[in-house]
Amino acid sequence: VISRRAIEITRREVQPELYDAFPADLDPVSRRVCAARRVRSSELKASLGSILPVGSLTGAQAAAEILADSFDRQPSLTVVGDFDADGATSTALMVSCLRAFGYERVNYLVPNRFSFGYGLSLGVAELAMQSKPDFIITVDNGITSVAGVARVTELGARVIITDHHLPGLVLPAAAAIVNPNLPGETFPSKSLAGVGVAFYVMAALARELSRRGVGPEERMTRAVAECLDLVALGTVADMVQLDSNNRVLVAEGLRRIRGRRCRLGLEALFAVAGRNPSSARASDLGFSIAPRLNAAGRLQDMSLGIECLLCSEMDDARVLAARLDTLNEERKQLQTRMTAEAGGQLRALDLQSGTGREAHCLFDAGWHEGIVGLVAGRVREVTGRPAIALARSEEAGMLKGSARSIDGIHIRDVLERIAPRVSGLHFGGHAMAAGVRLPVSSLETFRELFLAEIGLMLHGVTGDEVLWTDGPLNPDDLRADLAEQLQFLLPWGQGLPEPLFDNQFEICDQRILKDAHLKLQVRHVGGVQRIDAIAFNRAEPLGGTARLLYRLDVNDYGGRRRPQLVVEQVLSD
Ligand SMILES: [Mn+2]
Repeated sequence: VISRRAIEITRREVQPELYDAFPADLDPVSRRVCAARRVRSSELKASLGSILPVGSLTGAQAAAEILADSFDRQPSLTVVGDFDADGATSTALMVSCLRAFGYERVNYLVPNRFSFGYGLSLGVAELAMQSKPDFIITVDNGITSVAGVARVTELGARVIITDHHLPGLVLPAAAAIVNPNLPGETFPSKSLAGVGVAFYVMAALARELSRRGVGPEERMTRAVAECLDLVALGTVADMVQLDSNNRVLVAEGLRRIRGRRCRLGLEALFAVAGRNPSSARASDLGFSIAPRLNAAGRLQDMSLGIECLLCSEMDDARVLAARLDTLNEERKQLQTRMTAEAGGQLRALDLQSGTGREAHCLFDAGWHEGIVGLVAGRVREVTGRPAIALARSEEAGMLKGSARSIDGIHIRDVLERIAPRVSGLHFGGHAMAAGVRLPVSSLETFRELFLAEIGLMLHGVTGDEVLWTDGPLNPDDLRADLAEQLQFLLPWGQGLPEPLFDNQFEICDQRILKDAHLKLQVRHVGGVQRIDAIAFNRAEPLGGTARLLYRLDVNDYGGRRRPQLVVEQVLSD
């Protein structure tokens, strides 16, 4: 699919004071990349000791005290998670830590997306109370579960909420709430993922229990530190901003994975994904591990993913990882088919009206409700406009949909504004993404109002794409050792984009691989040194020269490590 958006290139500005503060042995290109992202020299060396102190997340201490008070009575604890990768890692982290601290009656429940939807709803509250727990601890959800918390309390258990989502106007009446986004919470990192919140709560509990003589502090805190692999995975998967605190958490988790000090389930997931844990990067977590975990929540039940993360035997971990891998293959096939069908609908709409539309609302009776978010994301990417994709729900007569937005359009606000006029519409979410549930009979009204409302709001928002780059590289920068330095410099991800360069190149040689990819040899205009380049998913050859936007990568095909450009965009001229 060809992008319809205008593309504009802007080079990131480098802060000279930051640049000069980096050590001289760091390659000037790496210095430039860091300084352009406002990363300080001291932050490159940051270790676990430099994260925000455990006590600074206010609610964590209160939650820890409540749990520590109950320790001698050995309460029954149910962790209520969520069906995405952040929710799964949060659940696994909390279950592992509580058991390691000596709580003997710990279990978990993860709502099934098809029967219950998201959060501690009334249905989930009642299901969780069937085993008569003393405490329900939510992870990565619960901050808006006012009714669910009331029901649990009525049925005789106490609730501790740990979450990172934005609270509504009314907070649930829980025994403790831990959330960096709570009004009045002074914790400086508002981007903590659900798994990060769970990590801080367990760190506070480790300290509180050892203070009360339950066990040596060293052993308790080690149990928490051993979960940093989960923190890294959940944080990257949830696509929260990698602010300085999250960067350290992710970097420390990756360090454990590379040192082969990670849980067996992760080892097994790396193996089925064909990735090597010894050279793990944030992109492996985001693009190889998280999708396999998420496939369970999308197509079946996230318990499968959580069990994999909790495995204590390698054989079991391998079996579960293989099942997750199979589900992921199924997910890919569904996604390919649904995306193609969405493309067909877009083309049909083009023929009807001939002009670009301001938003898209697509539905197909054959779509799978676990995949609509991925389709909406793709439509948004291609069109540069907000999009919603809907499928039939397992609930009779109902549709479920997932919306993805662009900068400048707060999609949850759009839904809130049209909700009074769409009968039976339920929704939730944030600025860039939201979920909806509505009766089939409301679809046409919904579509009309959704598109009209965005049309009103889009006034002045162009939807054009601005691509930020780190500027050009010189011929002698195109080296394998620099490529490696850049790869491991920082955990690239949300808010911390991987280095991307742009140069004008002469195309010396090109051929098409497997009808799908373009393999090139290029050189700087007027230069001599040739370098390999590859443009994935591009089967059209280029002209004599082209402006390429590329990442500097290493190709170790045939055992020789050579620099290679991975082309992300071609701007022919
Ligand atoms: Mn989350």
